[in-house]
Amino acid sequence: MVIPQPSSLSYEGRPFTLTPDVAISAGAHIDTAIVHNLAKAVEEVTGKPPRLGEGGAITLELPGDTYDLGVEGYELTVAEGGVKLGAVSPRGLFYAVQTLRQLLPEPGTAKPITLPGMKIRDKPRYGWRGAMLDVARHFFPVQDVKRYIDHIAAYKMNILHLHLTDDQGWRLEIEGWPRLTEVGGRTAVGGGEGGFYTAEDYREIVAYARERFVEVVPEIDVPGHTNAALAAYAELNCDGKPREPYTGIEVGFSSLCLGSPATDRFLADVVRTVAGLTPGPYIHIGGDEADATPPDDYRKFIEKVQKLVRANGKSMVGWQEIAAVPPAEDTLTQYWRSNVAPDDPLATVRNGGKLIMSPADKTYIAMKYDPSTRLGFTWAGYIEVRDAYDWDPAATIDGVTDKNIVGVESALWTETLSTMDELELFTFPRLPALAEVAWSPQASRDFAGFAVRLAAHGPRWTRLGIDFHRSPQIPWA
Ligand code: TNX
Repeated sequence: MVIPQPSSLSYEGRPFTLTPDVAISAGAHIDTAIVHNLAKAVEEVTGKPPRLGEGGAITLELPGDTYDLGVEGYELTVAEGGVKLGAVSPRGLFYAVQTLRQLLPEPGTAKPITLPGMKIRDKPRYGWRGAMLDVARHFFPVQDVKRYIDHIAAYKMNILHLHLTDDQGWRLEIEGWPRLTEVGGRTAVGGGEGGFYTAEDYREIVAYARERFVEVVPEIDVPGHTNAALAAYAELNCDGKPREPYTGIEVGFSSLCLGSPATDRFLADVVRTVAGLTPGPYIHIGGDEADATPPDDYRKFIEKVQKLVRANGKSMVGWQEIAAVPPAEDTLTQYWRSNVAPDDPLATVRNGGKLIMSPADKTYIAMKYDPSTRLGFTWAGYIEVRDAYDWDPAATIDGVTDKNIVGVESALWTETLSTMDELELFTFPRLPALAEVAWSPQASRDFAGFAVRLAAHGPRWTRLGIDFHRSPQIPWA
């Protein structure tokens, strides 16, 4: 019942029976975090921690005999004598473990515990399998973000895009600009208490993500969506007057004062700090809905920011509005306005740029599932599981194919969501659907098969205390 569907899976050979005295054998050079991740899952079903050592029935091999499956690929074989996991990289091996975890039955449901004989050879369709979390509209503490990382890693997603700043809140401490968090961090939509990450908190999130092969992509949204910064520092406004803190949900009204020395200094400091805290190669600069910025100024500004990001050793990502400017060869453009402006992203593609596919009507998991969903939005339509699942990124924009696409990303905006339970309700089960869109070959995907596999994940989510939408499209057990 594996999600995302492996690129190749065949049932062959005899089943393996997992007993409480099973041992796990892994070479000394294999990352202990990966081995422990597996040992914990085995203990959950057998009730006993597995022995780690020689001659185990479960073996981890690195490098395995899977050289043609790339750095994210892996092979997993179940035969009468045991289970073998192999990959050429720790990342691939981690994915093999995630697959095996899903193959194990729910604790207490099967005796004896048997796995059918099978051979899986698996690798992803896209290298960018992202999830965006908006921690600006409502703040979510480190512990919640870690739990979200666990969720995305379980489905082999590898990017956590954190939307760290917006009109309603500035969530990351920046050296030399204390009011960004002291003032800008104190607000949230609806007047909640807000919050922010210290540099130490942020490093902790990044490290936790990296242990699970997830790269954090920090977003500092400029030049619009900046009211929190404009309230914190008067000099970022052209009239030199601080803005009032904002806790509503309108968009498109704020803008940094472009071209002023204060704004230049602010940007240079913010980009340098964020680049210094972020080991991954990307910084997202937002760039969306800058309706309060004159278009000429906007273009000049984005070009400048692109240079600044690259001067700090990083590559730039921006929402699709940045297509107004020719992309550097390493810039990524995040397509989202499926129902508004289909021509923008094409400008990027014509200029040789690559796209992250986040069409709002498929990937914006802040939308309601149906009219009965209590929270969320409807501006991109209702998104039931099938809507999130049944689309091909390479058949979404005329003239855009897989060679222009680096991957897929979900987006969880949080204007209406303020607790972990609410995040989970909107994430499950649409995130697993989008993970499969990003990972599995298009030809291997069909909704009926997915629905059956997905149903088997319900009990697991229940055990983990995950609230999920019991979609009428899924044959839940
Ligand atoms: C549009 S999508 C936005 C966000 C909102 C979202 C939900 C995008 C790049 N910008 O500012 O949170 O709609 O209403």
